[in-house]
Amino acid sequence: MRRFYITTPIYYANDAPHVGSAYTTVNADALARWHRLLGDETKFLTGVDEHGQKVADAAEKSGFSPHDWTERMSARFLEAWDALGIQYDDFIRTTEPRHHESVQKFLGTIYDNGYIYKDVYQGLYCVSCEDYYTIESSDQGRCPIHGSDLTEMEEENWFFKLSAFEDRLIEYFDAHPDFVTPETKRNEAYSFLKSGLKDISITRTSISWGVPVPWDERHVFYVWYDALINYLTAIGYGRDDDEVEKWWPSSHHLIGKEIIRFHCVWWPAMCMAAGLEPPSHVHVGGWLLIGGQKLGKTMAANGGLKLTDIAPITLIEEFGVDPLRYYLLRETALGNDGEFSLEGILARYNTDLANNLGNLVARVTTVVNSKCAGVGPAPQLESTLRADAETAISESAAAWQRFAPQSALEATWRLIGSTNAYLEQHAPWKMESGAALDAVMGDALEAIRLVAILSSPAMPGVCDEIWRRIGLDGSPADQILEKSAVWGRYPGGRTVVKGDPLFPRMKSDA
Ligand code: ME8
Repeated sequence: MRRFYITTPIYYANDAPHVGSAYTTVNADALARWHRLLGDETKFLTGVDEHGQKVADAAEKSGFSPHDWTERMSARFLEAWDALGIQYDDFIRTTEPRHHESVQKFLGTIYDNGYIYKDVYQGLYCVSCEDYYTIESSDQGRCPIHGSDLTEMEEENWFFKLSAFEDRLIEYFDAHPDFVTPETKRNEAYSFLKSGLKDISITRTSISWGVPVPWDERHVFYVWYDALINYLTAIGYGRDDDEVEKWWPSSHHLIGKEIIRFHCVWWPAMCMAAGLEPPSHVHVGGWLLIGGQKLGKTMAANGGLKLTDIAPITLIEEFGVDPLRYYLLRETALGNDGEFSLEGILARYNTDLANNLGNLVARVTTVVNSKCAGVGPAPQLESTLRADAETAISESAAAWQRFAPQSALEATWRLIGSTNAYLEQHAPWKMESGAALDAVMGDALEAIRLVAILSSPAMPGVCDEIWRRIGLDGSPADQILEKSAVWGRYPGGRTVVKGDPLFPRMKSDA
């Protein structure tokens, strides 16, 4: 059986989730749902990154212990993901004992393999990035991403010999051209690699909120060093070798573009140092921007953007969960930056959802009720719509396969467009009841059935409802694509229900 292991970054538990975290999570969820339709054994991992100074500082500022703060924030993430219909198979919290165990085992192995040594770290640090800078890589002593002052640090730390892996990493990149996608991001990681790697400090004594270093209990691991290992914790590293063997190294890490270096250079090197294969794929997404600015928690604090106004739950209340998911997947190609706006959601809602999909379902269910006694006719085997449907199936399958939900939905919407055109051409609302009308309506119902399957990774709730309205049992998610996404499988003879509009039109002041 084919397997599909997909992960999101684990989000910092310094604050509640926002639309940016929802963006990556919805993309991963839709891809996982697509692979379940393919019949792949699928594992979708997401979670929260609860350690590090940024989280400890946020807790202190709010008057909580780090433990109590991360309890609250983790609950907020779970609540948001449930509201967004995120069907994760595992939700990891880095404070869990299973994670501490895997981290200590993994880094203990690297230590035993001779890739960790003690030295004095002296340099600059950005707490918002949880990352190191040199004077040269900083923006005149300030963080190049956040614009904030950098903290001068001097500590005796344990270091990882990243420099020892330069050649092996270059070889790995050369041998696996699809390790990092899209290619522009691969080139970015590759040029970083080629510019020469320095060893990295991986422990801290200045904070205690972290995973203790097993061979030196005065230290905790630097947050990135514990966080990356979550991808192995969740598949039983150090606890269940069979599970690790089953799921690793074939894996798909979906990340934002600011964490390329950690995932495409540090992480594969860490795996090599621990005697494991590196992850097989890293897919890099761009950023959602508001007025050209990254929509992140730290930016909000610095620049006054009110992210509470654009929390996923607020948007769900305003537009509904499936329209929001659709917008996040459809508006911006994964890998590119995209401008986020309420007007943009509204435009997609009214055009793609209300006018195209909603109108198609309403027309067909109405005519079947008024002219076919509410019973859906079977499709014709040879129909002019068939070729369009087959093109939509093959194009969207190819797009989901290459991690391009936007193109997959474009292909699906072309089928919606041609089905609406087919109806306009035949104008069944003007036809007499009888075989000719049945043929047109059967074809349209079949196209709707296929659209429901192809759109279900993006809009699971609405597609379930469409499925029910055209009289089918179960849900599109129960289907296996190869058997079901085949023209002519709508059985006919089913009761078709004309319900309320799926997407009532919204005014721009909504
Ligand atoms: O970096 N547009 O956590 P984080 C699109 N804990 N995606 C966005 C976004 C935006 N404006 N803002 C955030 C961390 N994201 C670490 C990860 S993994 C081992 C540790 C998404 O809470 C995007 O996927 O800062 C980005 O990489 C991630 O949230 C960063 O989340």
